[in-house]
Amino acid sequence: MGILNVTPDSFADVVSLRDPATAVAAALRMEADGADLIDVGGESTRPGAGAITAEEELARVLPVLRALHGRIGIPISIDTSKADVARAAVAAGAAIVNDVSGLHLDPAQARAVAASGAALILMHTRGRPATMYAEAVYTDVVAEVTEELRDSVQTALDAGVPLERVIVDPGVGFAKRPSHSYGVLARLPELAAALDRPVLVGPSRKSFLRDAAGGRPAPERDWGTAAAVTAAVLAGAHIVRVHAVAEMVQVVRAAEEIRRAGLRAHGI
Ligand code: PMM
Repeated sequence: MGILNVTPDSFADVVSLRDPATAVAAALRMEADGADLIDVGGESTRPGAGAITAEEELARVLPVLRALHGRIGIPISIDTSKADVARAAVAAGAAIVNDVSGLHLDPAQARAVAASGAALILMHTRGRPATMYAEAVYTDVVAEVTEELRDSVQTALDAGVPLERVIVDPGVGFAKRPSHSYGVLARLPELAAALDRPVLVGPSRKSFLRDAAGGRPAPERDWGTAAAVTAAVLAGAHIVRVHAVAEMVQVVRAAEEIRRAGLRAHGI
């Protein structure tokens, strides 16, 4: 999944993508580089980021979604926690709603997604971007993330989203200290087995990789991202959400070969 943030303040993007033509060119580039999905987001989820209105979010994403419609051959997901944005984005061509709040932000979101027929990514976090680090307290991070994701899945099912359309995401970097994010990556198979849904992982350039990168800024954290992507693929993740698509396609392909060789060696 290639990341297309059409925000003025995304922490990890090298170029600003507010101009629809630039955004479309970036999306087509990611498709050519081997992305299977594009995630379009209009609201920054940066730690400490302020909220914006649905109108503002739609003003950022709709021109891009409309411009991509008919020009891109891979599915688009809309990174939003707001029902109004999800509804309009699916009407404009998005096939997946990526909710980083795990359905906790907008009570109308679950029904909006169910009615739209879109697939749904449920990410784990706690609180809002402005407060999430205060809530990064866990006794057993994997057990707690699993249980909290299970609640989000139940909310989706209760609203009428079919189970086969639900993807789960442990939300590395969200309401998690670096040790929690590493713990989640190390124990991903436990979470995947417990939830029995396809798993998405989004480690790309996040601040939990800052120390590994010798303190370098987000655009210079792709080597650490590659390590996290490898761990995710070896653990059986189905989707990785990344900025550097061309580079991470290579990493994913090699990691998949290692995983397959391991399965073959065990007769699976
Ligand atoms: N991370 C960000 C935004 N959206 N969505 C999902 N499902 N998983 C993530 O890990 C995730 C996300 C924040 O990163 P960005 O600002 O680089 O997009």
